[in-house]
Amino acid sequence: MDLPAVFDKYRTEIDTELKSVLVERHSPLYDMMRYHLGWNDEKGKICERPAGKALRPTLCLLACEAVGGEYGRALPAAAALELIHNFSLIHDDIQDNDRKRRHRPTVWAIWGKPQAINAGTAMRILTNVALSRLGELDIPPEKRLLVQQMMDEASLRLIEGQYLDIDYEKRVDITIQNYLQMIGGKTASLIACALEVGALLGTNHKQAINDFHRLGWNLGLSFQIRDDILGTWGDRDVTGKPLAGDIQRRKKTLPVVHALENARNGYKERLVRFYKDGKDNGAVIDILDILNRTGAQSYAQRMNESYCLEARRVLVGLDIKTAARRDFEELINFLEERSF
Ligand code: GRG
Repeated sequence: MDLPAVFDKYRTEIDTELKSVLVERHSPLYDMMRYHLGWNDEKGKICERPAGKALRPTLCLLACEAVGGEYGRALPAAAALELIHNFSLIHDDIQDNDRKRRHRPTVWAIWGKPQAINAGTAMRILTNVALSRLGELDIPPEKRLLVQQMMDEASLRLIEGQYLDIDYEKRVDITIQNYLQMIGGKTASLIACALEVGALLGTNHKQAINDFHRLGWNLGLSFQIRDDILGTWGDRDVTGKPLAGDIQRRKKTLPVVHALENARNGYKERLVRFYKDGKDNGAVIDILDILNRTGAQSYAQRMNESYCLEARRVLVGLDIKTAARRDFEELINFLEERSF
């Protein structure tokens, strides 16, 4: 499972910055976080476990450099973004009852839900600790405040999106518009924030900062749509998540919303029955069959590609160096086809 080279570019520094936030903290609470981040095993022993891709911090640092900034000055913000993302994953696994993430048992599956809630919530607060290091790097107070506000707003959008995601589980009247509102909140808002904050820490040019937000918004929508495809048809040995997990959890992913709109007669009734009553777990194969018959996977992939195309359009309009442009192109190509 190879990530494109652009993900290696800042990886060591991102990890060092993240570890510095946790280093002096010895309560077992932080061991749960270190486990989740892939640095410790469940006994607290240092080891290397499958970790996340660090997409959001990588995007933040790329944007900072692309606009002519020194990426080192954005490292605290990059760490903060990864903490927000991981806080949301710990809570998401609890809310969805998911026992597997990144090929390992989830935090709650090991320590129980009450303690996992503590670890996730404390991780969100550590975001502010990470951001306090922006002061040591002489980032002006007005910019630091702005970064903090952007991250708070993105966190609120994330929770609003998650609210909709859970609310939609029992509904069968979800439109593509409703779906886009939900994923805009739960996924695109933080990815857009990552690029916007990175640009803000590298330049004062307002148009460039806005353009990076727009780039991130399109990348975020495409990212979640591909995630929906992987959550339905992905290979569990590659994704590290349960097989057809999104169907089992009655998620209104884009393939499902499309099938609910396009299935006819008996197939439509079958879908509605499955998504309305919480039982009938043996029906996953049937639902996959209906999704395949309605062309739901190719529809979702076309939507993913259309947001990648829009991202490429924004990229063309950005006044950045060729090397930075190549890095973003490599990232977009990965997001379009990724299998994990
Ligand atoms: C405060 C109770 C409370 C909840 C917070 C749980 C929540 C709100 C939001 C969840 C949002 C969520 C999980 C969105 C999905 C985003 C997504 C596609 C995650 C996967 O991201 P990757 O692939 O993960 O970047 P890695 O493992 O690479 O870090």
